[in-house]
Amino acid sequence: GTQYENILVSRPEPNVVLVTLNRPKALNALNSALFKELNKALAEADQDDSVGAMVLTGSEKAFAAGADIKEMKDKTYSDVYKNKFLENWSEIANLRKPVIAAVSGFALGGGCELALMCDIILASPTAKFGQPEINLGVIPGGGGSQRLAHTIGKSKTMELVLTGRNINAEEAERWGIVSRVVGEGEGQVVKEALSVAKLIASKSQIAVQAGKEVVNAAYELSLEEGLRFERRIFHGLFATNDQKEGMAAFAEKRKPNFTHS
Ligand code: CO8
Repeated sequence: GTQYENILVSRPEPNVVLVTLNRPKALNALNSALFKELNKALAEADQDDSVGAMVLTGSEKAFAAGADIKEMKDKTYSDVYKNKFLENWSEIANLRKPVIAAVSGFALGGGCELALMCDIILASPTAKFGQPEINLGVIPGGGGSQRLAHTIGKSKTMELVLTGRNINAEEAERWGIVSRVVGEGEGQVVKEALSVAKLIASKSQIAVQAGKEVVNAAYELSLEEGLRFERRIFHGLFATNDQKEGMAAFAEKRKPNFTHS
């Protein structure tokens, strides 16, 4: 595989790719070079027929402590505007296959936003989420204000964005930012994320992709349009071999053998 400088890519399960952010000295601060590699690795996994799901993680101390402040600090308006700064930092939100974030330690600023671009967030009890950009004289730029507002509502989003206060894993779970807090212990959250990814990868990839597409539509469409979209995609799955196989296997009391076709 490709050698990367800012990330590690591995395949701990035959159908699951694990991407680990790897700038430990900077608490995985996110820069352009890192995003270039991250986008490449995830796009490759997305296009690889043998991959069913991806897991994204950082270190025990930090998922990512935000965009790299040292890289950003001297940029001017004309730099960021002309070069469309941050525009390709959200490609992860356009992947077809599910990405599960396994968050330990700091997920701040762009780190919180990166986690929010994933489809499922699992947190270790050490996880801390926040949008501290206000302390730097700026605001979130990677979708935090929008994705949080959709997830936790106005009042909580305003508090995070305007005060810069961090919240812990328990609060993040209560607020619905993370699906679950996973038990104590080093590496536990990654282990659990891999097992969720493995479970997803055992399903029909077509149905999984359709499920991701319709859930995401709920954030874009009215209820009426969303319900119609869901039903149409549901109808479409009756054209797949996996629907025939899945339902036949149930009727014959055996395990389905999905061929992703
Ligand atoms: N950028 C650059 N370097 C960083 C960053 C960062 N965001 N965070 C930590 N580092 C570096 C530190 O400078 C330090 O380096 P050095 O050893 O060379 O001094 C090293 O990482 C270790 O950090 P600390 O010594 O500060 O570790 P502590 O345990 O004392 O503190 C904290 C940890 C609380 C996380 C602290 O490092 C901190 O406050 N970091 C900055 C958090 C922050 O403000 N993040 C928001 C950045 S702005 C942003 O994200 C804009 C979003 C843009 C969109 C992104 C789209 C995805």
